[in-house]
Amino acid sequence: PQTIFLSNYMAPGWHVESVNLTFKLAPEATRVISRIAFTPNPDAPAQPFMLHGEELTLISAAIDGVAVSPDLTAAGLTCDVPDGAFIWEAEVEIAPVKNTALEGLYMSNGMYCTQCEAEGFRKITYYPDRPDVMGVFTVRIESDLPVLLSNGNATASGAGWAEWHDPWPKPAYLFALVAGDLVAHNDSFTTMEGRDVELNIWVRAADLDKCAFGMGALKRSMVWDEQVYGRAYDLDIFNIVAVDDFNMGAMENKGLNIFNSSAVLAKQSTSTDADFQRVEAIIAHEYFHNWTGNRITCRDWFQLCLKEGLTVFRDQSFTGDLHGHAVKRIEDALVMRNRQFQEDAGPLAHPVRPESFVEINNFYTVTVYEKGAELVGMLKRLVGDDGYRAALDLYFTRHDGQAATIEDWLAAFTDATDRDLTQFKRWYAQAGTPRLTVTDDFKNGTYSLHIAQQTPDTPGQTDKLPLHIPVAVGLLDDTGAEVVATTLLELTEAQQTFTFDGLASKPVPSILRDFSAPVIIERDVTQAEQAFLLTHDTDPFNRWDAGRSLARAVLLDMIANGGDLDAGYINGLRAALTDSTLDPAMRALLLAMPSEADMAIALAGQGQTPDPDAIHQTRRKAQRQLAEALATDIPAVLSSVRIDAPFAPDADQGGRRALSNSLLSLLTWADKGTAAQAQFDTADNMTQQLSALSILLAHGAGDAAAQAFYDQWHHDRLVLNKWFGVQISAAQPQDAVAVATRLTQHPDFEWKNPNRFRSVIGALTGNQAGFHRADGAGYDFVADWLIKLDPVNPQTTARMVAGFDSMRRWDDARREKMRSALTRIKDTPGLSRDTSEMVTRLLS
Ligand code: HT7
Ligand code: ZN
Repeated sequence: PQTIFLSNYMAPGWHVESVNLTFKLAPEATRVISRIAFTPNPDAPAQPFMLHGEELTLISAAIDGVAVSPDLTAAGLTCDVPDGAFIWEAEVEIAPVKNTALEGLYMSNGMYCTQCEAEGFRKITYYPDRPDVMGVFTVRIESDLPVLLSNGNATASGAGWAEWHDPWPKPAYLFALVAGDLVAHNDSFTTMEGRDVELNIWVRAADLDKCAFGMGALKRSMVWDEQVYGRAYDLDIFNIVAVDDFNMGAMENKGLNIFNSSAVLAKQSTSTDADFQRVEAIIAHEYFHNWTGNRITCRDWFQLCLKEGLTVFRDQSFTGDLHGHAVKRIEDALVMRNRQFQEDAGPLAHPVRPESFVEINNFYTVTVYEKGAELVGMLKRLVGDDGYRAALDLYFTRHDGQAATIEDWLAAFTDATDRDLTQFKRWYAQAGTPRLTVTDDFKNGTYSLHIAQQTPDTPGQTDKLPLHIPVAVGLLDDTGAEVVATTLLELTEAQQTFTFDGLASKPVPSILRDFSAPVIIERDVTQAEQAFLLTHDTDPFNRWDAGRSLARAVLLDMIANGGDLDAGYINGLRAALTDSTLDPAMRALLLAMPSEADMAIALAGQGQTPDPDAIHQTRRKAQRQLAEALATDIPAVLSSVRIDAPFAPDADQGGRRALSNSLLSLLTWADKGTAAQAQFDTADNMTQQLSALSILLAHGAGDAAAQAFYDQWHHDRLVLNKWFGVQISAAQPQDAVAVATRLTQHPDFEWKNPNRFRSVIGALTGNQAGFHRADGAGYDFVADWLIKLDPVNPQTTARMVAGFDSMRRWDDARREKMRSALTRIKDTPGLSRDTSEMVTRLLS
């Protein structure tokens, strides 16, 4: 397979002025008739005329009305063309019903839908399928299905046909078409510019009662983008469609967002608080793409973080503004530490702006998205709120309607704020998580912080240069009073010293407040200092982080030396738990012990080889001992967070439910499930019902509840995904593979549906001790299923094979078994390009 390099970028030889498409829809034989007006690009080097096209049957082609016979290859076609502008016309045939890869035009439960990002449009018709070719699309759909949708505004319709026109030039990856027997949850919005916009969420009739929350989220997003970024919506209609078979969360097609049904449908009885939060965030994310992605798109796929990192940053800010920044920052930092740092430390590490790829679908990663968002956040910290707004305003004015690059993005910051970002740009090119080694001293009233930075080698990259890192620091005195408020230090050298004068005594530093940069801090901190910060730090993120570091240290100590849960840690948690000035959500976060993956990462970071079983057993023991120690405190806290109002999926109630479910989990050690069963039986919302089920299963007392849950919810495919997943996530390590095996034999295990597949196979890879069973049965089970899925859906297979990326962390025996499972996948005849690239990188 061919590797594509950023350094080989070449401007397109032709621009597209307009595109007219006619779709005559039929499951086995859809005809797509295209009429494309091309003009030569005077700024491009000479090149042959080439159109991408895959899995298409060409029926006819013509240039300026004269039939032509292009040269066809597996990747597309080439053809002699006139010197100046010309009209290309073609008719192709495709078979949406046979498209199980869910890329291009495919069918899901009788409905037609499309997914064109990144390179799916080439499976619909011959076209220059690259993001820097932007055209104005007019689309006619012919079908007997009642609802026929495409991008832009509806222009005309009749029995069996509809026409759409999108006035905004766009790349082909933003094209979308939907045809189905759908109903709409309808609303409207008037923009700050006075435009009346029709809003629709299109679903199957049975799902109509799950749309109200998503619609509210859409309207909140529209208001927020106007108020915070000054950006208004720019069409007369905004359509969202829910689809059951979808490879990712959702897609920002211009004016016609297509969503995985799990990312848009929500109601009290079927959705958890986490689901509501996810739905709101994804709706916001896709809506925000209208400006950051659609109006300004990417020049090429190497620039993916230009739209994704920025749009994730925007959706994170939106969630923080609406529901509280402290909790959101902790949640985002957990994603960085548990997932992105792991990616950055393993064989799949790559820069936020990669320099090469075989299959671009493999680079929709936590590095491009979440680390990309962290880079935007660091820029904002460095230039300040006003500088950030000025830079964004300049970026929008300068590049509206263009396909831009990271260079353009950084130039907007430099030009708007006069900051030199030459060094900062290294963040986009260097993979790996920087480690900051911090030491300090105190002399004559001056406190000095010495910080050294180092970024480890990653595949294909050695000798990393120093980065420009914003490190937010505050200082506390020994009474806990803040003697230096949060100050932004700018670390630019390999080693640098920062001093603070006029202090009466040596302060306690609070470093990397608000997780001001995606780095690892290495500093000898005593447990006493962590406990002190847990009690006194004024920065909520660092207060939580001190508790988390303390918990990790205590647990690692238990793994190494046995013994019981540390009394100081228990007292710190008791103080936090009973501190009614603290948000319940924050208390729930403080109470949550580091995950098993977190502990494995920590051990590996210390150069040790983690034992997944020891981690699992120690964590359970610690939870049992914590439950015993807090037993008398729990009832009062529980009653103080009881909710006496009708259900609302808001931050306050969500925090209360999170805390009471954590406490329910602790209570279950003593009552063996009485309270959890009672909650399961009486819950009026999915957060409480599912938590109770999970707790019962984790304590070996969940069989009856699991059956009852199935009986109640087997008709609801989204809830059924939870039923599959929870049984595996909550299984004990020795049982997880057997439970997963049993569930794959269940008649409701529709393995070609990505959500269902992930709910079983993904849940197993997420059960650390279960997946990493010493005999390798977890690896074999997952490998078998990935081999089976690959020919059907390469994209989802390739994403899931990344579950093996912790390979280097484990002992030789496990590593060898992981290698042999991966090698078996690699040697599978006809393996897709997607999976093949991933397995090759994992094995390198
Ligand atoms: N921009 C989209 C990324 C995407 C995608 C979505 C659905 C299916 C396949 C996909 N390939 C790439 C989603 C987003 O980031 O908003
Ligand atoms: Zn996105």
